[in-house]
Amino acid sequence: MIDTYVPNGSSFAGDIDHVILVITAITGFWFFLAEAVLFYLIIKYGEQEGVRAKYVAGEDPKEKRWVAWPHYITLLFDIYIIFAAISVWQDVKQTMPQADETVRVIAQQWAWTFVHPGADGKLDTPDDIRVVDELHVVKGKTYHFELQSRDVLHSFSIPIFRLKQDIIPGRTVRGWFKPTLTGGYDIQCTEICGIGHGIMPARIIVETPEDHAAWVLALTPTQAAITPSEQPTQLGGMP
Ligand SMILES: [Cu+2]
Repeated sequence: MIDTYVPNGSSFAGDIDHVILVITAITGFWFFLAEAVLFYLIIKYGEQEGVRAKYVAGEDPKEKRWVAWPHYITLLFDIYIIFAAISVWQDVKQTMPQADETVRVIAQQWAWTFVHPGADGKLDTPDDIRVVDELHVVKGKTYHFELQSRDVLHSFSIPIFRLKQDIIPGRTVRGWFKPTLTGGYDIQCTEICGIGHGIMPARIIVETPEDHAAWVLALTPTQAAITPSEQPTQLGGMP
């Protein structure tokens, strides 16, 4: 159902949607039932000629049951919701599966810098690719991300992944995701981070391995084109 509006694009998106749908179904059921009973009672016991209003305190055990039983049933549903939520939290936030690659996400007022590992697949090497407001990843690969902020609190949110993680200045906040859908989708900052918060959008491009390799190659021409024996001359020639 949520898919109609925001596609499900990560390995854990379905689990999160399940918890949200269960909560919506349970609260929705009780909401409509409670409203139906309320309106039924309003109509049935509305003002009537010659009948005086009665104050019902709910002290009679027969009346108390109307409060107690829905209360017990709601508690049972709550316990189910808590266990479902803890299990998803454990899988998504407390467990870090082995990563195929790591990307660094640097937030600032009001832009994102995404540092991708280049052809070598490793960060902090000369072939890293830094791109503003565009993150390129491969479908089916598991990514770790390292979130950093240059100034204030920001929040890294990719709605199709059902991913949201606050970024705290002075810290590196880590997490993971595994894209399951190719295409270009929104990245949003979801922490009010100043007057330009609303103009801090970015895009995530989920590609096939071939498209991603072509993108990496296009952005690292010197690294890809030169052979290892030529490399020292090239690097030595740089100021
Ligand atoms: Cu922000």
